[in-house]
Amino acid sequence: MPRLYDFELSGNCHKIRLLLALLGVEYERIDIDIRSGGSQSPEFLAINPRGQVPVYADGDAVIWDSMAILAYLARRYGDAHWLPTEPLALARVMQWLAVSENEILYGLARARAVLKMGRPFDLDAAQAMGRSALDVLEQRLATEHWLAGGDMPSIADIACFPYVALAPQGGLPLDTYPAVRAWIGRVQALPGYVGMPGIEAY
Ligand SMILES: N[C@@H](CCC(=O)N[C@@H](CS)C(=O)NCC(=O)O)C(=O)O
Repeated sequence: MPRLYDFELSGNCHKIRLLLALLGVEYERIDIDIRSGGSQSPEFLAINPRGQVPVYADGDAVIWDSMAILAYLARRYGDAHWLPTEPLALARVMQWLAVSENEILYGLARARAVLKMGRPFDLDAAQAMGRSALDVLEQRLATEHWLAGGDMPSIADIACFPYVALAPQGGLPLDTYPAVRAWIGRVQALPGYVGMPGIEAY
């Protein structure tokens, strides 16, 4: 059975837990407590030299980085809409994956890391970048159901979802982002959806 090296409070790990649940893939969960140094142990660094969760191990294949794991799972188990091959549709997915690894990570995720985990980042700068992420998402989702467009979700939605839904924990309430809230509700309505601590129901 595939293994997921996982930390419950990690939004990056939740991306993987969520897609695995939506795809109905069973796996063994291996808890790595990053607060007590679990991601920096010699045993874990032998699995991921970056010292980060999530890591997904499928037989001999060991994959680290949430974006890479999402792409792998989409192609291995998912229907085409999760990661299309048509050039423009693929580019649309990649655009929003880029947002997930930039404004969402350095904004929303970092603001939460300061307030929830006591990490030493600049809160004002993170919140400012987080607001810019929410503004871009709100604009897109005012006219589209899903980030990459079309009628079905893609891994772009899954990559962006956890830290957007957790934004209030970073001091960024979503009250003024109605389209973002509606999109969170659509993700939560997908068959198989699983939540995580800190994500409210919309
Ligand atoms: N770009 C990586 C980021 C992963 C990451 O930052 N993981 C954090 C938890 S959310 C971690 O494992 N940190 C370990 C540490 O700080 O020691 C991904 O998307 O997988």
